Amino acid sequence: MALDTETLNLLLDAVRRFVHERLIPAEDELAESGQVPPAIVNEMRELGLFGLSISPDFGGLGLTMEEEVRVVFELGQTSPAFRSLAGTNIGIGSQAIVLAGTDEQRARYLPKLASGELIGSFALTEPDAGSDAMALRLSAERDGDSYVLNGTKRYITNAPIAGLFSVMARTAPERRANSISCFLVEAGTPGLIIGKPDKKMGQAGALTSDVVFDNCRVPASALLGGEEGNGFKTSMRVLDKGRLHISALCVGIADRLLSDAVKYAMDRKQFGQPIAEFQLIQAMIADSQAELYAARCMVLDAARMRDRGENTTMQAACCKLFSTEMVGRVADRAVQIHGGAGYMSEYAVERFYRDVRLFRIFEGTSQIQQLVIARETIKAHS
Ligand code: COS
Repeated sequence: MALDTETLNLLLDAVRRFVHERLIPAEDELAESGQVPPAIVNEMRELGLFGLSISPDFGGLGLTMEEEVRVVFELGQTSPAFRSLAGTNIGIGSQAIVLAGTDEQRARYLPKLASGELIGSFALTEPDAGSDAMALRLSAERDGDSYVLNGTKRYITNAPIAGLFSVMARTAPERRANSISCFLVEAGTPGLIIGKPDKKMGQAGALTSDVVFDNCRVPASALLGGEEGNGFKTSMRVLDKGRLHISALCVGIADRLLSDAVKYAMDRKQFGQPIAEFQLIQAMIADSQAELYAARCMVLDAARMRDRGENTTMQAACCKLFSTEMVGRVADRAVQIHGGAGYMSEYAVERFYRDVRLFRIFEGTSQIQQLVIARETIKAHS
């Protein structure tokens, strides 16, 4: 563990208090304004939330995966758009540099990502390359001491506010992993154009947009790790970790949804008694609790495996598949327990029901997780 038990408990308590005292009361404001209030962003920085996974050498907390998922179980108790801001720096927005950056790239960017001064963004998806990430077309052509990037990235989280993009680009035409390289592109680089924020089903405040590269010239020093061809595998490794982080988030949200549903069921009376006393309501509570517990155990187990240095590609995909589908079912039951009230925006479950739909899609759809699980399982038996 990176922290001793007492320090970890203090951190978990501080995050829990922050979520309950500051974030949950600000959920409606976030949903209406579509913006995380600046005062809250500052408090997230002060708590160290942007740097959970970045080494103390660069100003982060350097948490182990187990510690990180335990913090995320707490952060998940509120609107996911709050987590999205810091979570991208903890996860896919910084990990390419952590895993494969040169010493100079780490020293230049990680301290600012850890403090939250710089928002990171991971740019893999394109209009014609979603699940088939290797089909990406954005090109990077070497020209003297620089590369010229051309193409479009789509649905890029945090793009409208990001200071740094990890951009996957094609440096060779053949369809193979080492045809793809990763470039660290700073916002403001001429030829880097940020689209209008997308209008989405949920998660107001978690911004996404297109990112267009129009003859965007970057120095050769922007090439991640200083070498061509490591972009695809680095992306996959980044996603192995990201998928565990998202699974932990789903556990946190399911916990919140179950808590809201149980409180409502104890309060709401029909046929002369609280609806929590009816067995058909209890069945929904029990199914949600059992699935939530299963997901929590899976995530902790996979996180511990990762901390032991074991390969967790298959386990991360199992966690992502199960936890994201689980939170969808828990959200559905929470709405059902609320009855008509669950369809009204006045109750948080209506908003969460829309918010959680994303988790079965991004960082690899459920179908991609099934594909990864099956491939890894067959590989292990052949
Ligand atoms: N870690 C390290 N290396 C990995 C890896 C992982 N988790 N997964 C794959 N690789 C390597 C493979 O070992 C292979 O290496 P070699 O070329 O040396 O054999 C290479 O990468 C290509 O892998 P593969 O053949 O499996 O590539 P595919 O085109 O078949 O695609 C999937 C693999 C489908 C798993 C990949 O495209 C994917 O994850 N798609 C979803 C993308 C996604 O999650 N998008 C969300 C955007 S971010 S919000």
